[in-house]
Amino acid sequence: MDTIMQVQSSAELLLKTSNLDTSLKRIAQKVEDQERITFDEGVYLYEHAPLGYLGTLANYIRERKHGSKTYFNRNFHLEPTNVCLYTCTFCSYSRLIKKREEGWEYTLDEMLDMIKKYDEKPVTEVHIVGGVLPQYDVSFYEELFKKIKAHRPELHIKALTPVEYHYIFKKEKISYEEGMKRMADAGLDSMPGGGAEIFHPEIRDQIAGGKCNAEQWLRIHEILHELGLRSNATMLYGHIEEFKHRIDHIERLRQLQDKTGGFQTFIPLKFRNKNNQMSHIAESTTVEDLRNYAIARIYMDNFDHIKAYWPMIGRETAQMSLAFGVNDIDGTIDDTTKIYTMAGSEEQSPALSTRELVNLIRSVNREAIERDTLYNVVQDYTDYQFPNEEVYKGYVALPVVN
Ligand code: V47
Ligand code: SF4
Repeated sequence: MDTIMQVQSSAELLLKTSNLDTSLKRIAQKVEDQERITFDEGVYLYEHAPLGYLGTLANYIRERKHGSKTYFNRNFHLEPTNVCLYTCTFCSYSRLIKKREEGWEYTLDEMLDMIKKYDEKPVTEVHIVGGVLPQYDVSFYEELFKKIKAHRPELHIKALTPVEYHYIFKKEKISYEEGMKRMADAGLDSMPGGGAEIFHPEIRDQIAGGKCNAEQWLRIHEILHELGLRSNATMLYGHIEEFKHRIDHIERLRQLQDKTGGFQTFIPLKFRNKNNQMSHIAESTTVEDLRNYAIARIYMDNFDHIKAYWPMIGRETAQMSLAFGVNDIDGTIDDTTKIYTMAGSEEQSPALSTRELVNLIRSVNREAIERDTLYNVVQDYTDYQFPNEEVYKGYVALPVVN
């Protein structure tokens, strides 16, 4: 008890813990001193750090940056197609190119009709992501973005990834610079984090089906950041990669962030093994998922936010992740997100109302904050009382309404 009374911070508590080796204590000291950890130390954490140590350290950083604040937003996903000419081995979309008739390929008008279905809903963002096909080219997306903006100017367009941009700019024979400028002029507001997978060529060449490489992915983000727009970054983990490949991945992101400061959020994506060419690979355990969030939080000192994508990992793991460095759990997504349900995600029809999402956050004693895409506060739910609800008081396991 005395020891606990004397420590100033949870990192300091670790330093006073007798059964930790000197490397782990050195890392805890660095975190306490706000010093960056090295590549080898990152790998060491994966190989040797106990779960409780990782949680303590990552939570310490999370609370230093954000206190208990946990962000979410109100968004919806639009997937132009689930057919794709690339052959990523982890993706349930790639297999459909041989039986195209089983998939969908929406026209511009169909996509605009879907946008209009949200007219009465208080969503702030549309996240556009899907397969790559030749008819979805530069002019298609220019027209789509312009029409969305003409219809609902304040709706934030977070769209496509360097995978699509690399493909469509090459086809159009224009540079990345010119292409991204045209997208921004048409209404693109930011870029989601997809297509990153694992950057290291030892792994990327085996899983990413010939799409853009690490340098191209990073360069397109850099150009977007130079235009003054923000983006996210992901990492698809838990398949054939080793720990060193994960650290290599987040190291490259950390370096680009040092250069541009344009990334908002890092989102680790757990590999799900249904309906794809890697179905024989067992999925990572919940413990591994929590360790991975924590190590990302510790390593990526220049990223403001770490996001858990709840439809992929399920609600309970999302709740636990809030004690392992995560401070964002994405949004109230409607059930149009098929890429994950097809790959076997926890949530077969992922949709949560704002009230459910707020309760999910509150019931692990965190403050729920609705944000827009750029992390401006839309509504602070800390003391908010929903109709027919008792005022929230402290740490209670509120039921999550399903
Ligand atoms: O790049 C595909 C992943 C990504 C599987 O920026 C799979 O806010 C797991 O990037 N198992 C696209 N993952 C989604 C994405 C994303 C999601 C949520 C929020 C944001 C954001 C970005 O989905 C792909 C790929 O890494 N994916 N198949 C699978 N079987
Ligand atoms: Fe296509 Fe993206 Fe799936 Fe790869 S991950 S097959 S690029 S939709």
